Amino acid sequence: LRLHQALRDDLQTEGFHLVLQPIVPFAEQVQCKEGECLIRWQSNVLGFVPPDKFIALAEHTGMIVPLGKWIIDTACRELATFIARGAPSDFKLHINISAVQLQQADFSRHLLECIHRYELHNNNICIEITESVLLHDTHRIVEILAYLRRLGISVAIDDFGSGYSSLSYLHSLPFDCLKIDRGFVRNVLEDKKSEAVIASVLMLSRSFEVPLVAEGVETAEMAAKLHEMGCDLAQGYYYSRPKPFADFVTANGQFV
Ligand code: G
Ligand code: G
Ligand code: MN
Ligand code: NA
Repeated sequence: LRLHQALRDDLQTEGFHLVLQPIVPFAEQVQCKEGECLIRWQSNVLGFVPPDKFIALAEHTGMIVPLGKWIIDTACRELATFIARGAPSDFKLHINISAVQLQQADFSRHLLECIHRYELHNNNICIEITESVLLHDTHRIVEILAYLRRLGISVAIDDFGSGYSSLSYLHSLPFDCLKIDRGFVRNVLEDKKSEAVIASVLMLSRSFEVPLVAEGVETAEMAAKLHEMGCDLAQGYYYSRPKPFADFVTANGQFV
């Protein structure tokens, strides 16, 4: 397969980079201190390939393991540079982690090494997982997440409400943040059912005492609605597209 070969070849080269998308508090006068990093691939052979097209393949072939290590190392390095340029020293960077990656015996050790290598703190990092990781060895996953949280690393549940949703695991799964799936946010203005799903996830997040991030916020109207509903944080094109870390001006510690 061409995609597979190109992916393998580019692992050795400079074909990949990470971009940053801010996660913005709805509360006024509260500084933005969080963001999600997302991988981008500019293949010499195939041109731009979106992560939707290659992450699943990388997971399937096991290539996500070396790629995932590259992502974690690069994310930590980019964050250290970002902080050196004036971003808040307690900035929390969200990194997407695949189930296969999380299950590697050396996952935690490698992550902690990278945090240490770039002189970051454990609370600078939030790992984003989807509910689908729980289709794997749930007991072991829960143990790993609990261990990382004891060390101060945060855990966010990404794309919440989509796919494999089951409320039965929530009480045993350690997490610090819920991110509601973009699919519900997209329709919040038109569709009463999407609004109802968001409202119930919001109640859930209140019960678990964790903040709720609304993803995919594209307009001022959507932002106003989600703020009014009580969501804590927002992420989306309305605030910023994902961009290279260096494109964010951080002169006064703020995103521009
Ligand atoms: O950035 P974009 O919206 O195109 O990402 C599409 C999907 O690819 C998202 O579901 C996102 O979680 C996933 N993705 C993006 N970057 C990474 C990454 O660094 N690691 C993993 N595992 N998934 C990623
Ligand atoms: O990891 P996750 O599945 O949450 O990935 C977030 C994805 O959402 C990324 O691919 C990112 O590029 C995309 N994204 C971020 N903001 C918006 C937005 O406002 N609208 C849409 N359609 N996609 C967005
Ligand atoms: Mn994510
Ligand atoms: Na998401």
